[in-house]
Amino acid sequence: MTEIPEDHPRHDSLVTRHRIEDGVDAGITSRQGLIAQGRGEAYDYLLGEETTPSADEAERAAAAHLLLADHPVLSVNGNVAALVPGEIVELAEATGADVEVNLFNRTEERMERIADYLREHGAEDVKGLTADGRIPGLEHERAKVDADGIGDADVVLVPLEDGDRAEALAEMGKTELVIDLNPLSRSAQTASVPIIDNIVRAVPNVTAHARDLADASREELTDIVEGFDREAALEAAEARIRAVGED
Ligand code: PTJ
Repeated sequence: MTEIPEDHPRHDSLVTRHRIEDGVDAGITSRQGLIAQGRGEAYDYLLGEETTPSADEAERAAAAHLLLADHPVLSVNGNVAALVPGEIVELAEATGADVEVNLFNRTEERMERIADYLREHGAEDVKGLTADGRIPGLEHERAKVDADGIGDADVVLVPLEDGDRAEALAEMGKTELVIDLNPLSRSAQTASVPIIDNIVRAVPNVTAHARDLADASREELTDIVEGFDREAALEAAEARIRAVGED
């Protein structure tokens, strides 16, 4: 990988791009993942490449949801694995969540490689390989889940994907926390908590909030969950994007 100087104005963005390239070379990320990354970068650029106050609030609400859940699960695809493998494991540890691999372009080889990669980053138990459950109403490979994983979850973190699984999970009555830089995407629009932020910033920040809230009472956590306004979060992100170039 070409060395990127620390003071390069787009340092973080370029490092992220290289991680996705490396993920493709390692057979973790799909080639479509490169396109997804490009879409994300465009929105991140418009959002100012920083966690906005509104995204930070969503990240705190997501942490509260994960801590309150009976069975939280973090869903991992090829982009998530390439970008934040260790950070996902840390979030799972901070919230008691399971980690499950779930792929759109599912092959057994990619499933195994991603599971191995997560284990190399400290994951003890990686779900998704058994695939003995199904999400009703979905025809493609993302419908395959572990019955004792996403199948049984009450709260699911769903980062970086298109919206039909998000809709189907919502129809199953599950609470969805979505990380997506596009506030207009179907998954963000469907989510109980839309986190409009780059996953490389969002996941560590949800973990930081979870650690901060570790001793909070259920009442305090419930107040955070109930005080979160999903419409306001979507509107704040869209307004920020539309305001680019106005000043
Ligand atoms: O690994 P697989 O086989 O499951 O395939 C995964 C991809 C990502 C290829 C698949 O889910 C896909 O094609 O996704 P889409 O439809 O391109 O949607 C990806 C969404 O994630 C878009 O709305 C992007 O704006 C957003 N996105 C991309 N990169 C980031 C991001 N959001 C947050 N952080 C990012 N780094």
